[in-house]
Amino acid sequence: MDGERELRKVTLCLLVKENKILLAMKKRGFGMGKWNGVGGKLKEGESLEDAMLRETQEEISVVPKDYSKIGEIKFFFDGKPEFDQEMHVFVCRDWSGEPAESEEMAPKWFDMKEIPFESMWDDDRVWLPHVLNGRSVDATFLFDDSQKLNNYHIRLYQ
Ligand code: 6OG
Repeated sequence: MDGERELRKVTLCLLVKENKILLAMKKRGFGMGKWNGVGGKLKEGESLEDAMLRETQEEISVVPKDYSKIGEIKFFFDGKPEFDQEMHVFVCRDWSGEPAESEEMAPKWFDMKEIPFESMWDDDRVWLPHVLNGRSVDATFLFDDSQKLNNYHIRLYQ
């Protein structure tokens, strides 16, 4: 042990078109019952981009075509280090296929002015509006043992 622990890497992909954002209801596992972008853990040897492409295809049957990485967000959970993770966020503006429901997620378009923050992870209120305004984000969020947001630090880029 060298004291340095690698955070588990996960991806998140947000489809956007005109004034709308695609969110998906998580039907099982971590974050069940919340609206979120689509994504998940990297498989062994997989790049961030490949994981994002695979997860988006698996979860909502869409293949991203025009996308860019716009954020890196670390999460730490009090008393639950096994939940800690590093999320790599992509915004996607063009894709092939129509978003469709899977066993894991049920997608839905939302007007950007009507994002259901009350049914999303607490951190989303902090960073998502900036990302939708075209900024990039580097942030760290600390959650308490009931998965409520305790503290955070955010840095925005043009
Ligand atoms: P699986 O464990 O099901 O992937 N995720 C979060 N997303 C937001 N917006 N806020 C959080 O605050 C999150 N924690 C995890 C990363 C979990 C999916 O949920 C995202 C993945 O896309 C704590 O494989």
